[in-house]
Amino acid sequence: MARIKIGDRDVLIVVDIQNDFCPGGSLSVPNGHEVVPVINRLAKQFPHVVLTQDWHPPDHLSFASAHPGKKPYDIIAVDYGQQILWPDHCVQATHGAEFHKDLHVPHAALVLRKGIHRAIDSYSTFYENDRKTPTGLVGYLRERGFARVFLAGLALDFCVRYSAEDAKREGFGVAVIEDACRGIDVDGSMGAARKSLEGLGVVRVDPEALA
Ligand code: VGL
Ligand code: ZN
Repeated sequence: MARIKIGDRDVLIVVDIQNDFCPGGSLSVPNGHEVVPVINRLAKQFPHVVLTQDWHPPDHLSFASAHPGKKPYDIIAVDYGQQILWPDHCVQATHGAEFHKDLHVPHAALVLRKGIHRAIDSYSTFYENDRKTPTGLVGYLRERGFARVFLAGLALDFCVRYSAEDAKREGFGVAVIEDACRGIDVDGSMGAARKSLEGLGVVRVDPEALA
C-alpha cells in the first residue's frame, strides 16, 4: 500500500462526532461511536485538525417537527430544492449537540459550526444546502495555506460526502478515510455517496497508509 506522508499543508477535518449521531442519540448513525478511538489515533498524526459541529436552532427547517403532518425521512420541497426531514438533532447548546465524551483532539485549532441558519440545512462544512451560503471554512483553509483535506467522521453519506465534494470543487486535494466514517444509509444514500466521490476522483485512504 502506498504511504501518504502527512505534512504542514495537510488538514484533518473531523465531521460531527456529536452525541445525537451516536447510539442513543436522536439521529444515531449505526455504530457511529466506533469511529471515536480511530479518530483519536488518527488526529495524532495530523499537526492541523478542524472539528465540525452540526448546530441547529430549535425550529430548524430540516426538522420534521417544524412541518405539521410530516415525519422524519419524508422529503419536502424548499426554496433551494429537496430537503430530507430529520428527527430534531444537534440543537444549539444541548447535550445532543455536544461532542462525544471520548473524542480527544486537544490540538484542534478550529471548531466550525454549521446549519446555524433556520431556513437552510447544511450537510457540507463549506457551503450550506442552498449551495451558495458559505460557512467560511474555504477562506480559513486557504489563509492557513492548506492544500490537502482529509475527512473523517459522521455521516459518510451526508456531511462527509458533501464536504468532500465541495473541497474538491474548491481545488483542494481530498481524501476520505472511510474506516474513520460511518453512514446513515437512507434510500441508497451510501451507494450514491461512494459513486459520486469516485466520480469526482476523491481518494479513499486507510488509516494505516498515513505516515
Ligand atoms: C447530518 C443529517 C442531518 C450529518 C447532519 O452530519 O451527516 N446528517 N444533519
Ligand atoms: Zn443536521
